[in-house]
Amino acid sequence: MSGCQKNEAAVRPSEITSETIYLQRRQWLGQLALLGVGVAALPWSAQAAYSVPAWMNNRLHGTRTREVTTTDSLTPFKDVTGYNNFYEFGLEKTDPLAEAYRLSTDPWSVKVSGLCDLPGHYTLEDILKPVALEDRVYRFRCVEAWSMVIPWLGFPLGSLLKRLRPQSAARYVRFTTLYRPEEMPGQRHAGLAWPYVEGLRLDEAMHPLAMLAIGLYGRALLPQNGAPLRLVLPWKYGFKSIKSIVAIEFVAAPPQTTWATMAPHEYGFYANVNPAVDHPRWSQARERRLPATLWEPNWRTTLMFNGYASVAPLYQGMDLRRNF
Ligand SMILES: Nc1nc2c(c(=O)[nH]1)N[C@H]1C(S)=C(S)[C@@H](COP(=O)(O)O)O[C@H]1N2
Ligand SMILES: [Mo]
Repeated sequence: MSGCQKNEAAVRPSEITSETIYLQRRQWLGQLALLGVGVAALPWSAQAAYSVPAWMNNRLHGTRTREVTTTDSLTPFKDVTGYNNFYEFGLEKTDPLAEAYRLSTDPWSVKVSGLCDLPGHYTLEDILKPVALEDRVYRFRCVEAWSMVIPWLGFPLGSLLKRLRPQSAARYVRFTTLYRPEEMPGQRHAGLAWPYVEGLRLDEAMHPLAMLAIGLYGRALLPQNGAPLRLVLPWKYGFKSIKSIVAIEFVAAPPQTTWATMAPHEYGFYANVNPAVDHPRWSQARERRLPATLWEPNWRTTLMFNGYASVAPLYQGMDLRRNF
């Protein structure tokens, strides 16, 4: 992950808001209208080759609850789906858009194992059957000091984990991304140790803000964003939000996660957004809100826990410089 320069930025009043703000319906629909523009901007290959299964599109019909946690405007669809980190498809921000249309995501199943009463292989349809889908607008902050505002579509991670009946010895959850080098060109080269692995303490995973997403902007996820199922943890740096999940394991000890293993002095297990703890190579005090350019970097002040103060009790009594 690359660096950025240090500088000062002013706090915008719009960023010091309570977590949950319900927008007017008309305002929301106006923002969704941007979607039409974004789809047209996708290259023909990405539009033509990746098909969302019909059952998934059907599942997205119907009314959903909507929660908006920021007054900032949404990052346009074309940026959310065109500027990505998904190293399985390459290291450049535009590689996932160019390469990920090859991914086939139907059928999809998730292997559940470890310290729970209901291990097994669950199809995505099984996972979604009892779930009430929600739209949730979250700020999203990458450790590389850029950020977006994304309207996710999904459901609380905790609701799925509870269904699987964690045992009392389970303290952590470990998530694994698909390993399929035929469809993921980045996995044919060195880079990261594949498959990509992430993890959470079980109580973090149960926090109501922690989400499993199957869509964004009201549509099914495109592969570059981690189709068909990915984590979204708005108070943590983006690398915790693991994409294209194929395994969930309940474990007793902290899992070895990809980035924390690869560069432990740079990327911690917790990876909570924290403007007071800089990355060794750059400041975390501020972020570029995308879309941004060199000429208009669109700096924002980074907030503790990315502004999601309700997670603070999870870390009470911990030294957040050591447990970064
Ligand atoms: N499997 C996998 N998950 C991943 C990554 C990755 O390279 N592989 N990149 C992470 C990083 S660094 C970020 S910032 C987010 C980006 O999510 P987005 O492309 O949907 O914005 O995905 C995270 N999840
Ligand atoms: Mo990231």
